[in-house]
Amino acid sequence: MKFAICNEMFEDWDFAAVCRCAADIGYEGLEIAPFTLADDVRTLSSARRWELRQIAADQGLEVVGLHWLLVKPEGLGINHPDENVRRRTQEYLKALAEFCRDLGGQVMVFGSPKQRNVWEGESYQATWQRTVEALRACLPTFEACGVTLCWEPLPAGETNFINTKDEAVRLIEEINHPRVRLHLDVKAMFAAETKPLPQVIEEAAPYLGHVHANDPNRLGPGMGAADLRPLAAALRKIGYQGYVSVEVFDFTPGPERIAQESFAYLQEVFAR
Ligand code: LER
Ligand code: MN
Repeated sequence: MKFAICNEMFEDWDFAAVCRCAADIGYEGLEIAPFTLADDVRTLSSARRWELRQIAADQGLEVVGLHWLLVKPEGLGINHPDENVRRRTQEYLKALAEFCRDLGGQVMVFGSPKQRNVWEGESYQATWQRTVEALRACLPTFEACGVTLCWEPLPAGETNFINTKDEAVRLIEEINHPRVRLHLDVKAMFAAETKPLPQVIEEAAPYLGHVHANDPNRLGPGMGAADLRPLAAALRKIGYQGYVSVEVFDFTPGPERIAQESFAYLQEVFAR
């Protein structure tokens, strides 16, 4: 199994230092939250993009892709009732796909819980339809960039739109295009799924493009009570070929400790 780590927990670290730390521990990939590099990635020149890619490559790290896509610039919303907001969001998703390609990445995780909510006074159905249309509008760019958007079900505490794997699969099936796939996040599954999680993973097999590993306590995998062994076994059973990427939300132990303990735990649970 290939392991990656998300960069936002390194906060104000220099990009080269982040890559060095991740590579030294043994990670093969780095996943990037674009807002950590710029408020708007369109301000990052081709030269800077190439430099970022090279810094990662010099450490032997692959840029897996992007997540936390729409945190910045402010005011975006994929299914917002205002058509101008939707258009700006589509333009930004396309710009992110180009940025992802420029860094050598292939995956964009669509979580962005606040930028996908069903707005007050809006129906679920209209929100759903706008989401489908927005993603369809981006497909030619995703295709041209070789980038796959992986939709991340997130629990009710974070968003009121698409909380479970089943809902996300319905969206993916409706769009019916290989450039829109499924992302599964361990913390989110523990919070939202009602079926046993190995079963969720097995059912997700035909769609699964990317995975986030963490603990329901918002720290790294193995840093809380959750036993990820059954999930690891299910991922192995379905022959999952993508990355398992460490994503945390509580940065207090510090990035080095989180990165080290998470990696050690993943190695342990994925060992045959
Ligand atoms: C949010 O909880 C999350 O898991 C992130 O991956 C959002 O993109
Ligand atoms: Mn996640």
